[in-house]
Parts: sequence; structure tokens; C-alpha cells
Amino acid sequence: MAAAHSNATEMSENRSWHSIHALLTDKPQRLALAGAPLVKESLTTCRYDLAPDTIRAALKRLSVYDLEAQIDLSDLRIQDFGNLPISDLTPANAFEPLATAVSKSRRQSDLTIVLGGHNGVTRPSVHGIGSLDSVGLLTLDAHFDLRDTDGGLNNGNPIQALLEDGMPGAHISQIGLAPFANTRKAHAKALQAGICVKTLSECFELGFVRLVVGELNRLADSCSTIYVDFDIDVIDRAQMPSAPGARVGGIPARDFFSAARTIAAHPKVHCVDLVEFDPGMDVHSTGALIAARWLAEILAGFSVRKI
Ligand SMILES: [Mn+2]
Repeated sequence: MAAAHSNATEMSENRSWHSIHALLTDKPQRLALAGAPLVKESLTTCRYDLAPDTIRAALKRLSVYDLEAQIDLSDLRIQDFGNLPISDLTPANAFEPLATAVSKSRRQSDLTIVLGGHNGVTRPSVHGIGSLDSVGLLTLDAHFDLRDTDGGLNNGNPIQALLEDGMPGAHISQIGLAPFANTRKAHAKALQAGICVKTLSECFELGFVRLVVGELNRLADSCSTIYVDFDIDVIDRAQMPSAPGARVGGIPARDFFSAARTIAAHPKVHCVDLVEFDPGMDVHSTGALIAARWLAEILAGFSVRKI
């Protein structure tokens, strides 16, 4: 009896498929990926250090094909630099190795993807992609991350530290800020610095992706390079239970994915990070699958980038 499948040379998809994970390579590419397992000085007890490898493993569960956009990522490759040896370092001591790694990656690729780790990875990575007066910073985050730095660097003050480093507030946009999750002092600091502030309610009234596009274009007008910090705690906690800072009433995961694809398609975006995913509190791989899908969306957006 003839075999049910017509082409005997084609691999059967019965037990495996071509996954996003298979796109990772150690050779130089236009896309680069680095694990930044920064975990010390977190405001909550956590295992952020496990996130980069957990996300890589979850990529095996994602096909390279997006049936909705009919995008096939089979030909895309991402250089994986592995994990930087910073899991035992404080944010202060992790600054140099992380900034250096991002700077090196920036010189040889068009988009660098930093997998945190906690939000403390953002400051060194921003320094790595350019001089602070040339960089635009967009944060998708429930929080300002403008806590005081007098007690040292942690995952609650990377934006405050960047302001103190000399980054102009007008080059910073923060989208997704949640009520009862931030202080009056942080809000006042943001407004005083000239940071663009978009609350969760504005995201729902005006459209999350629409706000993201508007701020990307605004930053592109005054900055030569754009960095986007994706704090996964901007997602609704019911969908993202493994982000310690996530609150009920946050952004739906599907809007987070749309934003990621749109952002990665923008030619001035040269570095993105994903932070605050804690595999130690994950439920049924929910967070792992959201983080992996985020990465797939970044790749899909990059694949349609002009130039
Ligand atoms: Mn944050």
C-alpha cells in the first residue's frame, strides 16, 4: 500500500517541526541575542536568572510559521551570544560587561535582543547602543522605575539612574503606567524631567499599539537610535502571573505582541530588552510561552523591516 504522504524526502512533522529555536546560531547575523541573567538587588525575591534559558527552551514550542501574516521565518538566523556571566553580580558591577557586550553587538548587527534578568539590565544596555544624547528610550512598563538611587542600583530605579547619567527626559517615553503601582514622587519626577507619560487608561482609550507608534515616531524625530524596554509586568497579571510587578487590569498579551512586531519593524530600533519574567513563579509555562512569543514577534517584525 502506498504511503499516505507524497514526498518521502520531506521530514515528517509527526514528531517534530521547524521551531524558532532552530534559528539560533553562533555565527554573526543581522540579529543578535544575549542572555542577561541579572538577579541581584531585586526588590522582590525571584529567579530572574533562569529566564534566558527558560525562554530559549520555550522557543522549541513555536513554529517558524505565522499563519495570520503568512510570514515564514525559516531563512532568518539569530546569533546567540549565550548568557553573560552576571548572575552573581550587582547591577553596579554588571554595568561594564553588559554595556560592553551590547556595544559590540550593536557594531555588528542591526538589532540586539537582550533577555533579562530584571529591569536593571536596561541602563547598561542603553549605554551600550550609543551616547545618551542620541538615544531615544521607550519603556512598556507598569512602573516608572524612578525610585531614588541613594540605596544603590536595583530593578526599581534604572530610569532614574539614566536621568542622573545625563539622559534627556525628553528622549524618554513611558507607556502602560498603572494606578496604585507608582508613587506621587515618581510621577512628579517624570513630569519634571519632561518624560512622556502614558497611563494604562490612555492605552485602553487610545489604543496601546497606536500610542506606541506615535511615541516611536516622536523619538525617531529627535534621536538617531531607539532602545525599547519591554517590562513584561505591563501585561495583565491574569495572563502574566510570573511577573512579580504585574497587576490586574494590565495590557492584554495580544496587544503586547502587536507592539513588539511593530517596534521591531522600525529601522531606528537597534536594541530591545525583555525583563522581569520570573520562571520561579511561572504557572503552566504561561510566562515562558508569552516571553517566547514576544521573541517570535520581534523576529517577525524585523523580517519585514525596510532596509
Ligand atoms: Mn520595570
